[in-house]
Amino acid sequence: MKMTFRWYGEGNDTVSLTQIKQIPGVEGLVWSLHDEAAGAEWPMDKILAVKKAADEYGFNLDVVESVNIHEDIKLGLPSRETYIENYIKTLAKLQTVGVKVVCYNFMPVFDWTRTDLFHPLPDGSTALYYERKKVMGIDPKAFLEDVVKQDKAGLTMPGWEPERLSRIKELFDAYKDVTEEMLWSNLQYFLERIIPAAEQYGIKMAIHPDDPAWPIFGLPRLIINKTNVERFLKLVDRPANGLTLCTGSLGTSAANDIPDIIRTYGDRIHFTHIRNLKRFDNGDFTESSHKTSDGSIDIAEVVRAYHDIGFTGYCRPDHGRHIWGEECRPGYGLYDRALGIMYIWGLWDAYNNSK
Ligand code: CS2
Ligand code: MN
Repeated sequence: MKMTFRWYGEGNDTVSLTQIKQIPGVEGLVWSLHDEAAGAEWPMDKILAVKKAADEYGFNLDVVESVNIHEDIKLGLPSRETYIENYIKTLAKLQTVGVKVVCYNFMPVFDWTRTDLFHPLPDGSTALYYERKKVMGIDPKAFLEDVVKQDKAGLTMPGWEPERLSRIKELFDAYKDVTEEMLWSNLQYFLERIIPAAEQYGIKMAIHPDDPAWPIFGLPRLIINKTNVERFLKLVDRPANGLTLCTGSLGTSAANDIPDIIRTYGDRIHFTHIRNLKRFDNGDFTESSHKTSDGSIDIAEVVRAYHDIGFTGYCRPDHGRHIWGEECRPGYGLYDRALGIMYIWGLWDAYNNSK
């Protein structure tokens, strides 16, 4: 298993490369060009600037998260052709700096959804929180504005870009008649075009599950359980069509047995996000430390499953709590994610030694 750490880029992250360098066992940066709009062809000079920064610290750039999918692709509009072509041109450039895995998601309108960005935990830290009743019967625009206001550091969160927020009503109108089956077929169309190109460039595509793992605001959601993961992998049944297995996204639903999903589809998991969360009976959940006993997901079993299958893909800690007074992007501070890495390594080494 290869350990990585998500970095938002120079001037766009409160965590520095000097700090990341001191987290044990981190080989690569999980990166993106966050100021490029979905659908744009990424400029080579910006890609090379990230490469230069990473090289100075000896980090690889093997994993990109994300090259975002333009809504017209998800909506299946004729204009998707241009955006798919741009996507392929971007993949061609990424290959030149050694990119091996491209993470993306196929969630309509939003990326992940939470109602509180800095919810207090009993230990005095704060964490991302989802309060079910806050997303019921509310206007999505009002909802989003309220959440974005909580982001004190003012660093745009992926999936919550001002450009996207300003078009919320228009986007909801566009999705009005898009059924779940239509979304599946738009995803298939995209994959049939992208996967052959990715293969040519030696890149593996890795879809990120929907977060949370159920429909919100009446929008369909696809990558939410084992049945749908199976269906997804069969859309284009080739290794380059794979998964970013995010324990915290699939783990929002108690019905998902994540170690079982890992053991079943391990060879198609190219990248994993490991994090824990605590589910409550009323449908709310809070993110927690990685430690198994702090949440509802058995992280020790997750890591055991990866160890058992001899996982050689990429791993990163996903969101962490905000601890020790750190001011950072919601979920993306230094300290708790670094603690998460050490928990994962501790489990990994223990399984190694008990062989
Ligand atoms: C991430 C996602 O922060 C997160 O929850 O796991 O935002 C992820 O980057 C995207 O869904 C991938 O496209
Ligand atoms: Mn994730």
